Amino acid sequence: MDKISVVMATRNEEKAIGKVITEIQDTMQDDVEIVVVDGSVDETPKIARQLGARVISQSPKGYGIAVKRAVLEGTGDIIITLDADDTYPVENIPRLVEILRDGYAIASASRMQGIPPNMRLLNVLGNKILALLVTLLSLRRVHDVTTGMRAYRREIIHWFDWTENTGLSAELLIRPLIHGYKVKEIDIRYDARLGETKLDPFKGFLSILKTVVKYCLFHRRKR
Ligand SMILES: Nc1nc2c(ncn2[C@@H]2O[C@H](COP(=O)(O)OP(=O)(O)O)[C@@H](O)[C@H]2O)c(=O)[nH]1
Ligand SMILES: [Mg+2]
Repeated sequence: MDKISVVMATRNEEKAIGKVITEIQDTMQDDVEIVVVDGSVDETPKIARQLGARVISQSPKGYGIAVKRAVLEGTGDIIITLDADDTYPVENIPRLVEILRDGYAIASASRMQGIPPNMRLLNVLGNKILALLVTLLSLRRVHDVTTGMRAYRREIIHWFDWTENTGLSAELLIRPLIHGYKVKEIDIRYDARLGETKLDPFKGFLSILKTVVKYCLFHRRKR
């Protein structure tokens, strides 16, 4: 039986973290490792620890720096990423795990069918452009390249040397995709956030665009 790790980066997510961790434990019937890489000044790490998560402190250096540490710390055969803001419905985790058991290397939860009502319009536009660009450049149809919710086979996480910060989610998809690993997307609902966003949509778009160009065009085959 595959061991499962759910890993999250958190920065001041005290409004959501308790609910998210409890839902993970309920959904997985406690048969799960939860890893949190935390850069908060609020109660987030305390709440996470009390609920049994492994909390690693890291001064806040951005989304991808924290998520990279989190995926590398997970000890499971299957590593699942999630935002700690209650936007990704946790009930989808078993579906993602099932896809990996069917032989896929990555199962990715797409928020981008239609216009997701809880996403800011600037983010909707940016995400549509990025997905179209990756589709054209990789010749593989993808709908959401920046989702925070995916399941990865452990080998994928340890096969590449990850370089991106804001663009890490795109990198985690594009490099395995171009390398020929089997990737499957499922559609999920995207819920309203608890607490404030930590990322700037405009700066975020530009740095993810850089990531897409870098890995779709210039580093196609390099590990
Ligand atoms: N440890 C850590 N976590 C971060 C940092 N920046 C963002 N996060 C977390 O990364 C996840 C994604 O950020 P979020 O604000 O939800 O971005 P959005 O989904 O684009 O609005 C959330 O769980 C944040 O708390 C950081 O610098 N350090
Ligand atoms: Mg979020």
